[in-house]
Amino acid sequence: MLWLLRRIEFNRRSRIALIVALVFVAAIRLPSYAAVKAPVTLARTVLLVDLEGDGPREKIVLDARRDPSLEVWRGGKRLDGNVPRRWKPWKLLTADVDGDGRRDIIVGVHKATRFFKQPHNCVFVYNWGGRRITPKWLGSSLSRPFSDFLFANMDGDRADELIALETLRDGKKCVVVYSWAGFGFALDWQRGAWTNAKIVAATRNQLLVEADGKRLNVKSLR
Ligand SMILES: [Ca+2]
Ligand SMILES: [Ca+2]
Repeated sequence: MLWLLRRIEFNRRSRIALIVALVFVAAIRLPSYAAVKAPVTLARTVLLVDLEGDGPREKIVLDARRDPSLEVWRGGKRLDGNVPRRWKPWKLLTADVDGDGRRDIIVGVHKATRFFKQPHNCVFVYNWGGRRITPKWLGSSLSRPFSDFLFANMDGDRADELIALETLRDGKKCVVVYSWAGFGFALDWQRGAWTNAKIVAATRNQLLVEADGKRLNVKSLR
């Protein structure tokens, strides 16, 4: 009897051990936020953009070696700085995210956030008020881990859409288009499940992706 109880106990422990092992194997097979590596940090990006829509262009500089890494200059004068170097900034863009006629400053960073403790890629959007860089949306994540992004006006309204190259659960790549929804980005549409993919260009009529050796306009795919 004692032998039988020990045997049952052993089997129960074995079952628990087996379940733990299976969960562990499943977990390491899923792409986690940590699975998307830190992008190569650009040394220095300089954009000359009329942020205020008044004619003269502002100089926007992202230098991952400086602290803070993001600066706005006008006429040789530094107006403001933001984005600590420890956030590992890796991409600088401007776009009119909310369609208010003023361009916003967008920085790709690689850091832990409140909801995801592993460092991962994030899109941070800043307002330029003429004197100060202020946060508009410091997004914890998109719908999945992503390795690249850009902005383009895909639908001809006033706002630019966010286009992200994301990683599915099985490790394949897809492209996802988001629109500004007032408090963050809402998913518009998604295409693809490719082994390898790279976003080449985006305009109103096309979203060009190099996917598994072919160049596709994925906007026309259904
Ligand atoms: Ca704007
Ligand atoms: Ca648009």
